[in-house]
Amino acid sequence: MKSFKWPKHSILAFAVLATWIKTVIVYHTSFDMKIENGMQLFILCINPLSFVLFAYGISLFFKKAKSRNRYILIVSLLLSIVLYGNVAFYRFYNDFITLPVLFQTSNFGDLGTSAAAIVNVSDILFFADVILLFVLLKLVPKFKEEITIRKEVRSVYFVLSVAILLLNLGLAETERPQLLTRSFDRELLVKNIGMYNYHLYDLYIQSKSSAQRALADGSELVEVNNYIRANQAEPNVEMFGKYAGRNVILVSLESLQNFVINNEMNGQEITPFLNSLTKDKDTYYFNNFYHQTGLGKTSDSEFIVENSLFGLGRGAVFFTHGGNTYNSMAESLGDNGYFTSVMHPNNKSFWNRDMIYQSLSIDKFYDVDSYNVGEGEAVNWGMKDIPFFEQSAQLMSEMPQPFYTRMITLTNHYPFYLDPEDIMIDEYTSNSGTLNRYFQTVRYMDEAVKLFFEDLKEQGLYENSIIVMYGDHYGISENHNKAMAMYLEKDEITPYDNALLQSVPLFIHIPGSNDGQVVDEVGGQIDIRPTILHLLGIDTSKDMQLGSDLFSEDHENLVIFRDGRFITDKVVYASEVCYDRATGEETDINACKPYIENATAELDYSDAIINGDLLRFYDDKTGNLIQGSVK
Ligand code: GP9
Ligand code: MN
Repeated sequence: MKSFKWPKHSILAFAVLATWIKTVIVYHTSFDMKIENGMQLFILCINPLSFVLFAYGISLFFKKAKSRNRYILIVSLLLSIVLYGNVAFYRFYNDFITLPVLFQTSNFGDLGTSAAAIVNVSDILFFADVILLFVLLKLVPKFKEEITIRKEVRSVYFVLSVAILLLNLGLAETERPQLLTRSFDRELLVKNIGMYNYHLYDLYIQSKSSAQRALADGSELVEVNNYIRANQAEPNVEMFGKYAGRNVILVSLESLQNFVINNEMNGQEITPFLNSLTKDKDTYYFNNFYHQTGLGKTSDSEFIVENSLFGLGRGAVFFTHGGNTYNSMAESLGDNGYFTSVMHPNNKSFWNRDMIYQSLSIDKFYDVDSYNVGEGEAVNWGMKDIPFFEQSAQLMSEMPQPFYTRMITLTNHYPFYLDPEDIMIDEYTSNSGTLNRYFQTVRYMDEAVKLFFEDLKEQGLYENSIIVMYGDHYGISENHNKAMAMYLEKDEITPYDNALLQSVPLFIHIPGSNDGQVVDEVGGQIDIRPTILHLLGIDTSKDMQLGSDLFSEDHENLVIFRDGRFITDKVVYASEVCYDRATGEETDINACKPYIENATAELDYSDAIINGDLLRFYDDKTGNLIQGSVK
């Protein structure tokens, strides 16, 4: 070794390269990350680099060789522990570590017994670079020498690491727009920004929410409670408990907006089956009903429906507050003897579902691993709706009854592609390929729902169930206003039109009810929880919910959007303008004023509950506040 001349920074270079290369190898060998194209592979390969350069780069500030070497060795060891920790966790949970799970000790209950199965002797290889580094530092005298480092060298080094980070983020943004603001999936985050940056990001998100949580005490709940009790709607006496004991099948229809219902595209019906339900004797069809989601999209709609609270104005509450205490619809139904589940053939960690479903007291999550996705049975984001519904009905037949299951469809998702054999109507012709294809995927979903009703009958589940279906959020964003205006035969889409376009259909189908009708009460997803619980005869008068029963006489004709817009039967408030609902003309702001205050209050109360994790101070059985003591 003596004859070899080691370059000046070889120990730093070695440490950086070793961790970088090892991380990329581990990505490929220890995790199951689906790589779909060359760009994704490239991002995956460069994503550890910025953090690794940064972490080891701090060593350039150390004067003494001893402390520098010790620092490099410690970083190498820590990064190896993080990486290996994730590998071990992934072997068991098929997911990446997120801070809250480290503190949820119950999560590790099963781990102890199976630790032997998770850890192998050969895992020592995950630390091979640390060992090698240690040996080099001991054996090579050169590494014991001091090095003087010029300031400029240091600056160039850190500029380089920032440049790599920016390149990485830029490429990730093109691959996955809004990756960080929407923060949807741990796998996507690791794939795009890398394991180490992902942990930093997770640390940031979690510390922000725990700081707010730590500062909260039960006292804020007094005001929220007063507001909720004062605005509570009494259940409709005729409907309350009328369908007690039935199974509840709640279907989230991906990206389905109301404008396609009872409408045509180039003379072709878009949703023949759903249209037939609007005239059906057993279906309540709500045609003045709106989604209330924000950036959390599907996950926000799930949150709103389960809790009758709003999602957050920034980010996805499923991610940021997945560990809070909630009093979900699933919990209430569980307390009333229901078996509760969610069925969604996607990766379980998407939207942090696997974690938050525990907080929502959902007994079982049928994720992609519960399904057999055969050849040609997946498109866009995953399993096609038709086989999904078919296999789900089969799974339902094995569930203990009564059950509550929430199904989330996937095919009618942006970018709205279909395999040729699934296309049932033509494309539309406009400047927006998205809108053009949307009609086709909606048509496919309609067919899937029709077949699902058949499947339920075949499984003998139909008669004894209530089937509730709603659109989760818009499918066509404002980017396609021009094409939408063309389709709707309007000159342009104004903020007034846009607000009304947030309407999604809600169907409450109750076999044998014989009371079907079109209901034009203004409502939103936040109203689903009380509406369903009341149909089943479950009292919600002590629940901290902001929505109200759509069948109640006291239900107000009002829907508040997450961004502060709102709609009533008389006005539409959007872009800080009050519009007359009937004409679309601007009207006196005083017509909107009282609701503006209402809307702000409700959004603030909802935020306060979530940010302060206030439901831990509330006993939903007695309606008592548990002041000061932390649950
Ligand atoms: C993913 C699915 C779609 O599992 O729910 O999410 P979205 O992009 O619509 O929020
Ligand atoms: Mn969705």
